Amino acid sequence: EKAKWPKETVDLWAKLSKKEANDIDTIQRSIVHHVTTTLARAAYNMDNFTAYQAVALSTRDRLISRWNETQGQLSKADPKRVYYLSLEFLLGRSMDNALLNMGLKGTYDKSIEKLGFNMEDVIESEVDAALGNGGLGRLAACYMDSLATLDYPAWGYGLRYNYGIFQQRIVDGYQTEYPDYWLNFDNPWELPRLDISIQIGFGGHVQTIQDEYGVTRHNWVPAQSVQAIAYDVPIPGYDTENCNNIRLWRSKPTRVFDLTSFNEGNYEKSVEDATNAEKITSVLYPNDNTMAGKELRLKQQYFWTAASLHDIVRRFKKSMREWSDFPDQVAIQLNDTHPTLAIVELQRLLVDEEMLNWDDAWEIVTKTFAFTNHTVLPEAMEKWSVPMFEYLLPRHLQIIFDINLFFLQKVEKKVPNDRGLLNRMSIIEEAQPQQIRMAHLAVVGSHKVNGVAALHSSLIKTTIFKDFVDYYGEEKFINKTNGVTPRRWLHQSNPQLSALITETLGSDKWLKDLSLLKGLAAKTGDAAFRKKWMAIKRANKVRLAELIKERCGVEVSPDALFDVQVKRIHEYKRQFMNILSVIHRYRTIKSMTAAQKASVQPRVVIFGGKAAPGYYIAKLVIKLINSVAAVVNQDPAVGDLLKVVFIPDYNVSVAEVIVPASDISQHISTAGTEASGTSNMKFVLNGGLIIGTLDGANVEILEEIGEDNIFIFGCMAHEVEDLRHAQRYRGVPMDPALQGVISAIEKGTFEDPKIFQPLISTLTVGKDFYLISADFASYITANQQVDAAYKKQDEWSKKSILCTAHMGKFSSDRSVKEYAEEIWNIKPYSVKDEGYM
Ligand code: GL2
Repeated sequence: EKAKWPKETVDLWAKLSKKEANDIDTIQRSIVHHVTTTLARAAYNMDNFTAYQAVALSTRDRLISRWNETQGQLSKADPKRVYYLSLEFLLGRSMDNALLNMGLKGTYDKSIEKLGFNMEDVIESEVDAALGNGGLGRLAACYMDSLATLDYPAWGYGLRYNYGIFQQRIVDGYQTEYPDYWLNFDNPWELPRLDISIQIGFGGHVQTIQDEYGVTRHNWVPAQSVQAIAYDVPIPGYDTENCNNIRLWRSKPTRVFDLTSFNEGNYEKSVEDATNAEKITSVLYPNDNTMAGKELRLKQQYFWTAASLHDIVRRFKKSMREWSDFPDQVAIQLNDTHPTLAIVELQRLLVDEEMLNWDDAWEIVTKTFAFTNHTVLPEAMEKWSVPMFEYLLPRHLQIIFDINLFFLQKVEKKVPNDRGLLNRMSIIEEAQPQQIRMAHLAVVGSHKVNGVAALHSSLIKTTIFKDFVDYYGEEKFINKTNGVTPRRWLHQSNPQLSALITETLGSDKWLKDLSLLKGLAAKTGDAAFRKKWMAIKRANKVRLAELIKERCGVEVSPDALFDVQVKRIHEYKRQFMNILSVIHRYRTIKSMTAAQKASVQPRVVIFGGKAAPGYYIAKLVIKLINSVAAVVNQDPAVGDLLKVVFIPDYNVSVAEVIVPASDISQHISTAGTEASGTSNMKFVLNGGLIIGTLDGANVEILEEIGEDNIFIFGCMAHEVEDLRHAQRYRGVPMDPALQGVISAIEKGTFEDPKIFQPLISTLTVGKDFYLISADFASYITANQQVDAAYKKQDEWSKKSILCTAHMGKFSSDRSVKEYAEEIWNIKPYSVKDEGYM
């Protein structure tokens, strides 16, 4: 079209699409412009929320022009891209992050200050984008930040849920859930692409036909169809022009298909169908590390993977390359088994629609996909019942059976006559009804499989994927230790510490090369530096104490040791063990004389986290924490020596306040159960020490920071099975201290003990699956070591500095670079600032 324009028109467009300047005056004008036009408000009736909206819209303008430039230049250059398929992107707030990454924070601060607003207050008006449950979803968000920052050509693909993770309120000590309708006031951080719409089919039947060459072809005729509409979320890199994209799909009824219901005169039915179509992307499933097996969840997974693949294939086809080039242009990372259907969908597109032969198609597929495993918990392994699957996706089921048949034939060839082996490795589990094992399908359809921390990656090779390692060889199974973005998790959430680090290291280069933090180690001998370091920690604790006062109504002293356990509530994470040890501490203090009390280290024990709505035991743990808090916090015999709080509705923005304020945080899962953990990295990065088991990434954190700077306790992963066995069959008695704590609960020290009976039952000898009794004594000892160490504040401050100094490895930049070089084979592409919007 452009070619038809006269030169003046082309020149006019070029002149007018020059980027706006980023000086204070221009920015103020853009803010006021949005207030008075986009928001239709007058300056005199503006509140913080309106100010937020206007600043967000002004920021968004700048974000979009970077996004356009990046996507435009990438379309032209067409380098190999990675597509990160994740059902969860736990982004949190965007404004502060976008301003910092684009280098505009200072200017915006000043701009709005002169307009009568304070940036810190304005930021508080933004709601979190909480499209994830916990670590897995937040990891995806950190990876997107690093991919953009390192200039990697990358897109995320996910779902645009109308409801994110539920809001948690505490009523009478119990968790209650409320829907998180986060789109209530519109979302300035997305670009609706109503022009990008894809038809997704469900159900129906498969036609088998002979084509003109006598080859059997399969043609899926779906019974229903829904539309996928794209919403793009720009992800700006830090200190670069590059701005990547997360494309989130929203389901809408189709306008072409379901006319049949109208024709039959069944209007109500057709409206119901339309409503059901919208439901697909309505709500994020609130389970973390557990599989619910709901039909709607399977529909979500297919809807999302099919829309994403259609989009990826369409982009590839524009380049007019050969199909065999597909894996040289496209890498697809499966974030857990949730997107495994993408493997099947690509095989279907290539064979049924693009008419490739099976083997050529399968080679393309397996070269394209790689799979990240995030857990070994059996309850989290995704399985879909064959009858349900067949009803929704009949052609995909056939393809899965074929993939399985050809795979097992190869196994048989390599290891003849081992039916046990075939049974174990099969993608189909022979249960009643049969089940599809998504993890097996993901392994078979990928060229690389990775775990998320060294211990976890080695565990999966000896447990869930052992047979596959024997069959494929070691090279296919690798480790990619998780990481976190230092931009959000230090620079943004702990601005004072960030400034001190920059001042000390003489530049802010560490924000893009976290290994430079090691330069801080030399400063442990500098008393003035230590004083500054600890003053910042204290200021962060004051801020957290204010949040605690506001949300829990409890006054806590910022001079006490702040002890934090914030994460999803799960038996394997052992919040139960933590609160039991708090009861032990409470009883110990109660039994002390005044003179003894004088030497007790005051402690504030802070809990936070959501339990899956259907997870009864986890919800009881929350109730117990709140019951203990109610008693302890009121007890004059304890006073400030011990306070217990449960901060409701833990989310990313609350974490940004909690993480910088912790002295010690708890990462105490039964060894071998927490694949990695990522908050452990965030706490240590912010100079918080950790108490933990030899589990997940704790092991590597210990390696980096040294055993003097971490409190390790409990059994090791390789001991777990023996301990369970001894407990079950040799009746190892319960730990005596633990017995005392349980008796106190049973005597009614904390509300009606009947309430907690189901929880206490989980500790019955022989049933204590998570080994709370076995680890209890060493846990108490480790906590005493924490108290003693904290009393020596000078020594503690050195440990704190060394923690931060040695966290270089845990930047998500390092993780992403390893994925890019060892799995995706992609290279950075730096966008040039051509000065256009
Ligand atoms: C998890 C693991 O439990 C957690 O240890 C890990 O850090 C993250 C990210 O790799 O993945 N697995 C999982 O299913 N969820 C996690 O958070 N939900």
